[in-house]
Amino acid sequence: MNQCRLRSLARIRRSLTLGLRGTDQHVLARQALRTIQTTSQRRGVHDLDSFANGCSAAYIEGLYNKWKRNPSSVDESWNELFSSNDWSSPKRSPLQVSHSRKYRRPPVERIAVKARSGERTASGGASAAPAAPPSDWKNIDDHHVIQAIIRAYQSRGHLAADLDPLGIVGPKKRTSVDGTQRHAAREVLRQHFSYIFNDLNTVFKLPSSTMIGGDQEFLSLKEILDRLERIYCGHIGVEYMQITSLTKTNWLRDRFEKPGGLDLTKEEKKLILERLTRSTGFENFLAKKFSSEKRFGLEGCDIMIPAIKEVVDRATDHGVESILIGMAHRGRLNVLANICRKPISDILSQFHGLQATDSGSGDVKYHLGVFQERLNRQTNRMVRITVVANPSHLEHVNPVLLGKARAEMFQRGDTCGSTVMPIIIHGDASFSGQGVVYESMHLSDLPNYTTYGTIHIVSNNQVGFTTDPRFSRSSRYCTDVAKVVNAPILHVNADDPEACIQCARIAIDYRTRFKKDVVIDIVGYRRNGHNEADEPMFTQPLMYQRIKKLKPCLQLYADKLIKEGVVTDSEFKAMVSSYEKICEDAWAKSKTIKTIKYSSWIDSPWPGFFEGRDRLKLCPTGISTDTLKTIGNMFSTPPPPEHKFETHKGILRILAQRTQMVQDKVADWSLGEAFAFGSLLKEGIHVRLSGQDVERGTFSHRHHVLHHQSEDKVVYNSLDHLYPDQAPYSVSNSSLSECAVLGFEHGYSMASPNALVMWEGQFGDFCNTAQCIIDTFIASGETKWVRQSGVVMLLPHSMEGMGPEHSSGRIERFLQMSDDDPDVYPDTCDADFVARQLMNVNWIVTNLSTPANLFHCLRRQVKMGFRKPLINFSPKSLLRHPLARSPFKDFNECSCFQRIIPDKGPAGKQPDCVQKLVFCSGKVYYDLVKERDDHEQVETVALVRVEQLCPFPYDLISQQLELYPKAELLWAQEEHKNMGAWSYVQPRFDTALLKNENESRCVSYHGRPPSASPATGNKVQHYNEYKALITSIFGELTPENKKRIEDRIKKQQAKAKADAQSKPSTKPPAAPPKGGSSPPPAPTGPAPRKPLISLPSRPPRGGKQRSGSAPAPNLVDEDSAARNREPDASAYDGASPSAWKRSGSAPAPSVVPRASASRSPSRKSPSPSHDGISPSTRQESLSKKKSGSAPAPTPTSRGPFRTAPSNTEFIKRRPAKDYGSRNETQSTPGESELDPTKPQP
Ligand SMILES: Cc1ncc(C[n+]2csc(CCOP(=O)(O)OP(=O)(O)O)c2C)c(N)n1
Repeated sequence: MNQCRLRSLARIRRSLTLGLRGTDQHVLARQALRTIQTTSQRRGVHDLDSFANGCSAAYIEGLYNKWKRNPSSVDESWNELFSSNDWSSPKRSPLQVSHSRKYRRPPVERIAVKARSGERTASGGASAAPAAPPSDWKNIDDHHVIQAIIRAYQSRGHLAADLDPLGIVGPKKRTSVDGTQRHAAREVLRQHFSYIFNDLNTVFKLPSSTMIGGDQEFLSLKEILDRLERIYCGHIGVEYMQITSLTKTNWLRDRFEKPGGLDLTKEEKKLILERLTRSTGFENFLAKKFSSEKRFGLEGCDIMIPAIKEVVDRATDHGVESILIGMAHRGRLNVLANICRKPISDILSQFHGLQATDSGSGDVKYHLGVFQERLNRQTNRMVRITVVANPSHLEHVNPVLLGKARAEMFQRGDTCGSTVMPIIIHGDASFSGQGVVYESMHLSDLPNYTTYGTIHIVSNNQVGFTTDPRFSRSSRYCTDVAKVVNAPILHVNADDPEACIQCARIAIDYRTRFKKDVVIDIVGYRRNGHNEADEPMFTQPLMYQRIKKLKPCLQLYADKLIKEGVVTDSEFKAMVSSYEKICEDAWAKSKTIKTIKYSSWIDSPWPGFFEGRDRLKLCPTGISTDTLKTIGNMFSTPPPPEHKFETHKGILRILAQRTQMVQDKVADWSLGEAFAFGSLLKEGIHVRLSGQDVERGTFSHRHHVLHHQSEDKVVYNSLDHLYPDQAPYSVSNSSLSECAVLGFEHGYSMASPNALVMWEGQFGDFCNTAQCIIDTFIASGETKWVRQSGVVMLLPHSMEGMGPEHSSGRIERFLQMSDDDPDVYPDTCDADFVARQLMNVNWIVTNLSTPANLFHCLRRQVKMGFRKPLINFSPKSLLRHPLARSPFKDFNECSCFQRIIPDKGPAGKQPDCVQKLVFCSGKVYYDLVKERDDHEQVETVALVRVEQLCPFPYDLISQQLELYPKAELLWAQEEHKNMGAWSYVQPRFDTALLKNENESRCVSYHGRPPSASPATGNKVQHYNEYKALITSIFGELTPENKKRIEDRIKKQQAKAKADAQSKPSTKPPAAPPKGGSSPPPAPTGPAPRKPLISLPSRPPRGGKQRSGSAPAPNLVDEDSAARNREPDASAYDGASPSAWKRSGSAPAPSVVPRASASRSPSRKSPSPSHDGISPSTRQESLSKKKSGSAPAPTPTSRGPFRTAPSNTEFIKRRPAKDYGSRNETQSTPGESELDPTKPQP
């Protein structure tokens, strides 16, 4: 016995003596002990070449013959065996078995007694020698092997199960332990398969690890093997032994093994046949009527419909009221017709190629969403079924569906998934191939993302388009990904309808019982090509030769039931023709349909939200100073002292700074954000923020969740305790996924308009791993599916010398996908202009520069009369920038969101003196402010911030252009020329300029040159690029400028030194310097890779040629004065912009003067739009399309809000598992939490 085994034995013995008797662990330990003992005993015998060693028949035959010649020539054990069992009888061979039914009691107890009594061997050691007579050893081994065989079937029986209707992948019969031919061959029984039992009819006591006996404790070997074979190697292959929870494995074992547990009544069988008739009949009907149309039929997996129906029925019976289905193309129309009961005529009308009466792009028929509420006749309960609209991108609907389900649960106050249930239907190739499946699976058990179990159904047709599994995955099963969450996986042969229904039944019961994911893998085939027009013989000739010979499942099952006498042939024929008639009638009705409406295919209707609402009315977003103070005070106060919450000292310092800000009536970024969240919560709007590390904030600025410094899971979130009747606030660190988590939040936002749902990227750069969600759902979801979403993406973005993947949220991509026309100046800029512009665009893109604007922008998201995704590029260094602060008055009732922020300084006051009007967006503004100051050009250069890039604020831009008639026009950006907002704003500036007939100016570009990489990782290069940008706008610093700057720096350094000496202990954490831009020092490095260029914009399309040609590339010299002055970017570690190391002390917070609220100018003579389509036309059609929504959930506007929090609710204990208890075997308390028989938390 090796050291490892000895250690396990010792461990198990210890656990047995620790008084765990009667518990699961005790049973487990005993089983493990037995297994180990058996193995070791057998090993010992093996060394003596004994009978217990698995060996071949030929070998035993040889031994037997040897023994017959001379009994002492073989090992004593063989001698015993051959003599005691009368092997010498001429009629018997060692492989034959006797048929006497004799039971031999397992001798374990006797051995145990002997061992306990401390019998010693001759050597004086503990008794290790056989304590039982030699014949008992055989008996012991028999029992152990039986146990091992049972275990082998349980864990590996699926490998020999008969799952494939095509018989391509399937078990071959081999000689089993009892000498008969069985499916369970080497793969299942491995080392046991050739073990020799003397008597097939010997009766064994069944171990507690199996329920195959039902009420019987004893079964003959033959019966044991027969039952195991039937249960585990029939048409169901169940993978569940990987589950580490004994409760769950026992539950599943009980369901599968108990005799009669899988039997169905006559009525149930008849119902399956009826449903299968519908499923098959629907596809047959479509095939007949639209033979050349793509419909992605289900033929070969037709049983999927009755299986889903079984899940729906049983779930409804268990109390589920809302079922959400996510699925791709295959069988989707069938699901709509036979699961949702969408009128078949409506479905057929999609084949007629009709004109839509509402606007939008529409989508192909097998992507459309459906929302149906109906009475489930089987259970007589109402059920709401939603099939979420999905793009072609396989599996990407999964997280969206999960988010939607989670939000519905939240709205209903359902904290354990008892009323809402998600079902996801997968294809076999996509289930194993798409990474989003894995990402979504990992959300399944996270406290703020769980949907308390999803039913996954794989319509496994054993081919993906033209690729068969041998070439499309490395795992044995397409479902192996589900093992990461310990989900049971039920593989089932699609041609055995009863087995499929049983699996569906067990799956839904499992979900109800444990609130965990479960997978049903329906292994069938695809009768046609990928779509109905495809020729499958090109690529799968042998497979399709077999398929052609196969009878459809419906026919096979009907034959079976007729044979069993469950139905008669004529009854079956009547079933078929009755459904055909239903389809024919629907067909006739569909021909009367002349138009279609996209809005009747909506999956997330919000009728209560739109009714009676003036969509063009933008409600004010400002709030009272009192509210600001309440939120500010709460946000800056540590947990109440009575809770003895141990707060980190650094956090206390941050809170103290917040308190100071509230006293000074000024807000930094995190306070501005908190004002937005807190005020919405006060108004009953649920706020949810999710993403990687959002609780603290990637840049350590947010700190919404405070952690007790000496107790695990004890946290405090002040924003969740602002007001007694506030809406719940959910801020949650997510798994390290962008695609699934963004999809989830998008889905969450779809469920209700009365919530502010935000996803924050760690850095904006990483959002491209969620590109599919961005492209197919967020950018185009409303256009394709008439479905609105107000989801907010917060994407940290700015060039701070942090390298190519920590700099850019890719503004250009979002802007390029914006659907506002660059060439059309709005025909009217009336009072509704702002709202109409917002309503008509596919999403809003902002790059904000003040906390107040962030506050208004976030609040506007829920104040609009419609919902629109918001893509906001968030700052990094601005989070702590002393200039990036807003006074309280910028948040109050007379303030509002500023789409642009004009220059309010000397330049703005004397526009005629301004020589350069610089438009910019985001953080670069603060760089420009500082440099303008250093260059002493505050009167001649005006800086205008474009805060809302999309929709483009034409009206305000025009005002600015008119205000500075003599100024040269510049666009300044820190991004490379092929990135950032330039390619978006350039044509729009042109369009705005063209509006004025007397205008001859154009806007020139000032920024980094084009590049393949979003940013350099070299600090010197970063600095040089920065300098080039600045120089191209302001020119070189004069000697006087440099002298002034040097003097200022010296002064600052001296002051900092004095401050540090006078009060070292009270020094606040380092704050970035005034104008804290990112350029690093050491401009002694190489020159920029590409020179910065300053070019005039291209002439407007269709407009007159502008004067001025492109100046020569402008190479920039190093500036030694600036080198001394600039911060060290290396001090910025990415996690904390506060880590800026400066030679000077942090300047006192300064306040950005509030610019006046923007107003839509009233245009007297609006010019016609360039293409003749007025925005109002689109608006009208949009209003029409949005008004015709189907009935829907009408969640209370305030959701399941709690009443006033009691003091004890202030500190929360998180529902996450304890450290060290991730292993489910140890976490039985976690299971009991979800045990419906026990009180729910
Ligand atoms: C992300 C993505 N990649 C590729 C495709 C193209 N495509 C459409 S269906 C299909 C095969 C899917 O196979 P499977 O998941 O087994 O489903 P089936 O069509 O066989 O039911 C492919 C590759 C797609 N739609 N989405």
